[in-house]
Amino acid sequence: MSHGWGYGAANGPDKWGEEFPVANGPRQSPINIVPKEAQHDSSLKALKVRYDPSNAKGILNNGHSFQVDFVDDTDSSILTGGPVSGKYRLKQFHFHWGVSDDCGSEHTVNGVRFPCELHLVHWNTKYPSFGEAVSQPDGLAVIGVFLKIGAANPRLQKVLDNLDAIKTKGKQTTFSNFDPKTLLPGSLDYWTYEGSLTTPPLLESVTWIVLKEPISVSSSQMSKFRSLLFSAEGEVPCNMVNNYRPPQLLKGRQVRASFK
Ligand code: 1SD
Ligand code: ZN
Repeated sequence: MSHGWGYGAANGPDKWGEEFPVANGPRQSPINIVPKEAQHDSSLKALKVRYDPSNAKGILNNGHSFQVDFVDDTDSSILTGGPVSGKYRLKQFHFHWGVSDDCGSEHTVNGVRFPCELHLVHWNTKYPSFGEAVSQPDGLAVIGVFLKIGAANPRLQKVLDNLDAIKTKGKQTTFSNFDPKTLLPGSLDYWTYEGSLTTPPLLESVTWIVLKEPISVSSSQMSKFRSLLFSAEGEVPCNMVNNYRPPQLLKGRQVRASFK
């Protein structure tokens, strides 16, 4: 792989396995979700999230996406219930998107791709830190939310308003007083399965919780995502687009649904 992973022809998802052999492992993400093959599991609990808006601390262009980071030194922003046991603390949220509105999500539903997918990353507090949890089979729980073209989304706009300040790789700025719960859809019905990080190192540590109901985004809001750059200041500009991994093999895994 040419100096560092990315989403280009020379360093994109097809090449990640050269440096990260787990790319071909038994529980890779994302996947195509086939609702008719998902098994309703009445033992699955309702998903509960409680976030403290004062925990939002910053927003960063990490060269692959942008992420909103949270203070995670107490249990004040947590996920409980759903398919997991115990408490999982919110670490950050970020997005994946396409070059145009016909692609961009990582998970697909019956082969259908959405223009964007939001990931809220949480770590299991049975481990001492995110860094230790990330390599454990039950270390992380990520909520995935599809974005679908429709009305402009005013909650999302609060995030997008900061993108001009973090146009290039490595730039960051403060971002405070934001409740990511405002980004979630009305229904918390979900599909769940055992998977992985969708970016290198592709660790097989994620309980995926993919919400059934999308949230809305306008086409012009989608254009704002695409104004970010993969490149650093002073480098040849390269628009941040198509930063998604395509669906991986299910390899016998069961997808469960919290709803009928
Ligand atoms: O792409 C993110 C990556 O930025 C990082 O947040 C990682 C967790 O360390 O998670 C992946 S993902 O699987 O949430 N896409
Ligand atoms: Zn992600």
